[in-house]
Amino acid sequence: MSEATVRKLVTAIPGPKSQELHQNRLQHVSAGVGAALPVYIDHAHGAILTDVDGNQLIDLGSGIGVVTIGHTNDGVVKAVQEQVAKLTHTLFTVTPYQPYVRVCELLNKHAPGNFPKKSALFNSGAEAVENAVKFARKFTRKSEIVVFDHAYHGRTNLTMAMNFKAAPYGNGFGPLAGSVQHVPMSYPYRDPEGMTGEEAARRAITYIEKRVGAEDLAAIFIEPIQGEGGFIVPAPGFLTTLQAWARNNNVLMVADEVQAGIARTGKWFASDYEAGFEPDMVTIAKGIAGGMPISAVTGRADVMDAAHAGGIGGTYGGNPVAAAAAVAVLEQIEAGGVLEKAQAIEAFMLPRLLELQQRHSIIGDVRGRGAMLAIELVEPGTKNPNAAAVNKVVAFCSFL
Ligand code: PLZ
Repeated sequence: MSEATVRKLVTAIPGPKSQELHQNRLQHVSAGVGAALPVYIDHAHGAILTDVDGNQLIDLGSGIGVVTIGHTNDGVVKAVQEQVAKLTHTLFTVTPYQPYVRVCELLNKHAPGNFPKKSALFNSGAEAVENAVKFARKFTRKSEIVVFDHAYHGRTNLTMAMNFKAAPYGNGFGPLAGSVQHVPMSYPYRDPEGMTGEEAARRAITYIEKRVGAEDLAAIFIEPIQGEGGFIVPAPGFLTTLQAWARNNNVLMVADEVQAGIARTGKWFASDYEAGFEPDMVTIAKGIAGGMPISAVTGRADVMDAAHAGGIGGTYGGNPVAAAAAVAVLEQIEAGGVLEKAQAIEAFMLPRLLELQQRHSIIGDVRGRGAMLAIELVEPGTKNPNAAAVNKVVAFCSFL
């Protein structure tokens, strides 16, 4: 479906049909499932969403980092259409099929780390994180997990415990899983002036040694650029200093690349920006399949093979249709042009955001890489978070 790549409004937002659908939704859908913008989408292409009233909107949400390749990307649509007519399900652990293997092959080739790799496929980011915990515990025969302030890892019981924020993710949903320790992240804008990545890592390591101790610690989970936490890019040297400590202590490093991975930052993985950072496992989801639900853990072959046969699986993990979509996305990145596009977004946007910062004292910080860029809004002259300004910007962008 081709659509001019322009924003075009033909009704008020939300339009009458969206409003009607929303009333119906309020009656039938759990109130726990929020709605940021009650505009109902009929179809989409590239960066443009077309709602049920015929309005064309620029998709600034992009499915939260999912449709990096664009909506209804021609290659993805073709791959899905062909696959859906051939085979939609068997369960890979019962009777396997090729697209699953091809996704693993491509991920093993492109994931960070100069060592033999293997992969396993799942459905969601949270499920990938949960399974990375399983692999880490099985390999190290240790149980504790370390995560960072401002982290986000999912909405399942274990991953809720790994999130930094209780609201809205965890409040009232406990008891949460144990054996998870939170330690300070490198947050250059808010850390003491001049604190290096090495110093921030040593601060975290001090916490880890006091709170957990290496003898009980299986793995350190870190988003190499934090997503939900606010696109926080750790200071250079943070990841590699943590990794050096982890290697000395038989602790695994797991990069949660669910949000930052797969071309979004202008490299295959955000981990690739820190020379020498070679996480033992990466968790992958979102951008890998242009919107089809599929996720992966890719990591050191010895770690990934530590789980006993039958210990890892799930009914739909690596579903043939989602896997075909993933192959189409990964092969397009491999063919060239996608990484460059994310780099071009940074080259275009970053100077403009920095220029805005010069003019507006509420912009405390500008940061990010590739298409994953952020501004942090503060009260002028301070670093105090400015929720009122955030709400105003969001309301303006949402026509509220
Ligand atoms: N790890 C780093 O960003 C998902 C959540 C959207 P799932 N972040 C967006 C929402 O409101 O639920 C995420 C992430 C990182 C893990 C996850 C979890 O991925 O596919 O949502 O389970």
